[in-house]
Amino acid sequence: PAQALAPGAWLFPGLVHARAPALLSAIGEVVRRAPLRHMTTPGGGRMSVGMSGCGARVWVSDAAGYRYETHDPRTGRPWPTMPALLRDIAGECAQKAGYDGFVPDSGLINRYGPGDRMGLHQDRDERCDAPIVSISLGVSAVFLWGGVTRSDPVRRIVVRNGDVVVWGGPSRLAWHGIAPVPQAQHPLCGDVRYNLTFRRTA
Ligand code: MD3
Ligand code: FE
Repeated sequence: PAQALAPGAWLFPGLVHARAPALLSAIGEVVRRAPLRHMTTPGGGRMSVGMSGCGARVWVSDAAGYRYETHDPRTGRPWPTMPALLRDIAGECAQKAGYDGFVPDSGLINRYGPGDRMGLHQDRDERCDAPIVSISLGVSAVFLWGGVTRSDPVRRIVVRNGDVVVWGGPSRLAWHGIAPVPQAQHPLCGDVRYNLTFRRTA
């Protein structure tokens, strides 16, 4: 059953649990061609999360700032095509939340090892107000959710292997992050958590 987190935001516990192995092999296919890397923030910091992606545009960060790029800056090649399995699952998840016709042009892959985290931020680099579909795989984590105003209290929501969250409408610009991922083991992923986020960027 879906849980309404806030207007426009839905948590579907275990929705893609049965397809976790297939999702992980699609991730493997993408990162073979566009290896995970630690991006640099404009301020000079190194992100603890390993990132890669697929589709027409993928989010990148470096000294010049945050933006979507059509080519992998590491290889100079276009990002890998989004595997049909990923595109189709993302569309199906969006539909369950009431967003029909969602066709992502960007699939971001985030890899968290023990202790890795993502600070509170807003996703505002997309030139489009389509929803975002987020799929959690592997080790459980605590999703931090600060609401639409920076000073809103932060809620903590546990996200487990196979959980899906869809964020749209009034929740699209909510502040959010991931608390340090605990040292734990998952049968499919060892000590790693993966997050897939599907977006329309243009
Ligand atoms: C709520 N990733 O890649 S996904 C990110 O688990 C990011 O790796 C986190 O935040 C992760 O930008 C959280 C869930 C998520 C993604 C986008 C959102 C929640 C969101 C946009 C608006 C509100
Ligand atoms: Fe985000």
